[in-house]
Amino acid sequence: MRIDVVTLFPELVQSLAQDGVVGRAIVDERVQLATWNPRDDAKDKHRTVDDRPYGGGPGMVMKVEPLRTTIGRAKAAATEMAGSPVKVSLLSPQGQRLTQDAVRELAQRQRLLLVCGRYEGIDERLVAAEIDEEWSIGDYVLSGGELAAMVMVDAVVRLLPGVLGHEQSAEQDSFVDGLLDCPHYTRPEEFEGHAVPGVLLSGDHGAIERWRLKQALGRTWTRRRDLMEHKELTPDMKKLLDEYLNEYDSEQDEAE
Ligand code: 58G
Repeated sequence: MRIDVVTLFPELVQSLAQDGVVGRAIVDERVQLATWNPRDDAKDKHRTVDDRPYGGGPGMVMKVEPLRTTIGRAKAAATEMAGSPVKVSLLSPQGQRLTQDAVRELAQRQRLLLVCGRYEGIDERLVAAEIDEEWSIGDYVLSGGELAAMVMVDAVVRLLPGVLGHEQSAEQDSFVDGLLDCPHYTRPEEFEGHAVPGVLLSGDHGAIERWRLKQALGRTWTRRRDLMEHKELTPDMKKLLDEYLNEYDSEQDEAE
C-alpha cells in the first residue's frame, strides 16, 4: 500500500517509520509512506500557510494556497503509480467514525492520501474542492490531524497481508468478531498470590478456546454492552455468557 500524508509536521508522521509494526512493514516494502509539506509550496518570504479567520475570533485558518498545490502534487504522485485517482481523506472531528470495520475497508485500498489540518481548521472552499471524505478517530479535539492520521495508518497497516506474523495474526484480535479481547497471561505461573487460570495450563485446546470466548463475551457484556446490542449470539455463546455472569458475579468487573 502507498500512503501519502499532507502535513506541516512531516517528521512527526515519518516517526511511524522508525519502529514497530509500521516500521517493519516499510522496511519490508509492504508499505510506502511519503509526506508532503505545504510550507514547501508557500512562495512568500515568510512561507505563510495560515491566515486570520473572516468573521473574527481566535486562532488561524489554513489558507487555500499553498495547501491546494501540495494536495495536487501528492495526488499526482500517488496517481502516477497506479493510474486510477486516489481518494483524498481529511482527518477531523467532523468526519465519519474510524471503526474496525472502516479500518478493514481502508486496508483493501491500493493507496491512501491523508490531509492533516492544523490551527482552527482549513478554508471550507478547499475542503469542498479537494476533499473526498472525512474521518474522525473519536469524539475529541486534537491540535492537528497528524496524530489521527498516524492512528489510522497504524490500524490499517497491521491488517495488510504479511505485516503481522502468523503468531499474532490480526484474526486473533479484539473486535474481529465484534467482541472485546480475552485476558492474556505469561510467566510466572503465580504473581503476588494470583495464579494463572488453570485451563490455560491444561493443554486442552478446545477448553482453552471456549474459556477465551467466554471471557470475551463476559467482558464485552459488562464493559461495552453497546457492542453487543446488534449482535446475534448462538445458543452456545448464550450459555457461555450465562456461565461467565454466574461465575464472575460481583467479582472482577464490578470491582473495576
Ligand atoms: C476542518 C476542521 C478541517 C482529527 C478542523 C481541519 C483532527 C480531532 C480529530 C481541521 C483534529 C479526530 C484542525 C485540527 C482538525 C483540523 C485537526 N482533531 N477526532 N484536529 O479524529
